[in-house]
Amino acid sequence: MESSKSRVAAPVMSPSSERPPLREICRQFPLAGEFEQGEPHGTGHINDTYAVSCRGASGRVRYILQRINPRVFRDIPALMENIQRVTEHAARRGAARPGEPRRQTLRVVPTVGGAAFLHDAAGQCWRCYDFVEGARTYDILQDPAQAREAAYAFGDFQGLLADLPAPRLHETIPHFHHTRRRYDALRAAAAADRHGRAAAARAELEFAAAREPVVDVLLDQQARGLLPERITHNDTKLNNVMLDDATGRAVCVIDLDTVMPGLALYDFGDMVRSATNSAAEDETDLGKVHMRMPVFAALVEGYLASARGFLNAAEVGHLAFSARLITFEIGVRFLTDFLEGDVYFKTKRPSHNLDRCRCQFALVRSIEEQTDAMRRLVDRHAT
Ligand code: ADP
Ligand code: GN1
Ligand code: MG
Repeated sequence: MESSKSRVAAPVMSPSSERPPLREICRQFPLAGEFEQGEPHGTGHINDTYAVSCRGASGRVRYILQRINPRVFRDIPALMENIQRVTEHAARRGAARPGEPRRQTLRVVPTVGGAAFLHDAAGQCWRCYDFVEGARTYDILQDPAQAREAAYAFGDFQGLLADLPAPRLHETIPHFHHTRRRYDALRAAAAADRHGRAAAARAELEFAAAREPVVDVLLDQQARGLLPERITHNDTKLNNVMLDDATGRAVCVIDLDTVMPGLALYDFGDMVRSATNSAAEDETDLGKVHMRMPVFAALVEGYLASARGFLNAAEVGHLAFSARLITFEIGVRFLTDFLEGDVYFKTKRPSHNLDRCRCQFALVRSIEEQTDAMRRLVDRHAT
């Protein structure tokens, strides 16, 4: 969680600012050939991700090598234990189902010593995944069909994990989607104003304060037993699902660091936040930012197609609301990080987190304007 604690940690290392010894790191994994090259890959905000190519007897094989962000993930053995359990279970369940040949589960490549991750000489933790070939991720959705696919895949992923045997998964980031705590963290960061940035964010702080009543809605429903805890992905942004280059079909759900107990609605809300936005997450021309209703419709259709069988009435009844809540919550997190001096999300400019927050809040406004229509659309699909 992007708390004040993380301020004391080492600065974020971005792939562009230094080159880790990828060749040496790769020697510690049983890769199918000689290391050829490794390049920074993707646009994730948390880990340092590299695409690595190896040349072997059967040609070129690629892998994803990731340095896990230790400021965000405080217990990496627990994190990797979760990922191994989840990927192995989902792979077993997926394999037992006929008729979906292109769907894959992320596969961890253990080290030569059989460990789930490597501690390198500099004390950093690395993991390796098979590269999902013939597919890619999108930061901005191009076509509502992609939304249907992504939502189907995330719903299906929740379904595959519904019968994961005990014990309960570790909470890799405690209280990750606890919107009340996120809101209180923002208030504390604004009050402390350690970087003298609160004045620049006055309008956004007012926007957030005006919406305080929404922060407890799902937490209250959960406390009353109406919303069940499930195993959820918790980071269902569009670029965390890989779509097939040829068919556009969802191939693989990735970025499993936050797979843990949660509410199904957190996953749906973040799909809406990331997929329906007509602009980039950090767009500064807020006139370009709005919630695209056809994309929302495609998300509802895709998600209900895979998740309708297990969702209860309260979950379905809050699908539209979850979009507003999670978009707000992530805007609050960007704003908190801005006030705390950009210690959590990778940034490219001093106002980056503030820009991201403004864009999320513009999207919240657009969702609020369309809430009635969104609700009606969910009702039509659900009945
Ligand atoms: P972060 O936690 O920083 O978001 P991700 O695990 O999402 O890191 O990885 C960042 C990006 O790298 C993804 O958006 C995706 O484009 C790419 N990526 C991640 N895993 C794979 C994989 N197994 N195969 C191909 N590309 C991947
Ligand atoms: C981070 O890891 P990535 O880039 O897919 C963040 C999400 C935020 C998202 C905003 C572990 O996701 O919670 O919604 O940025 N992940 C973590 O883009 O904090
Ligand atoms: Mg990601």
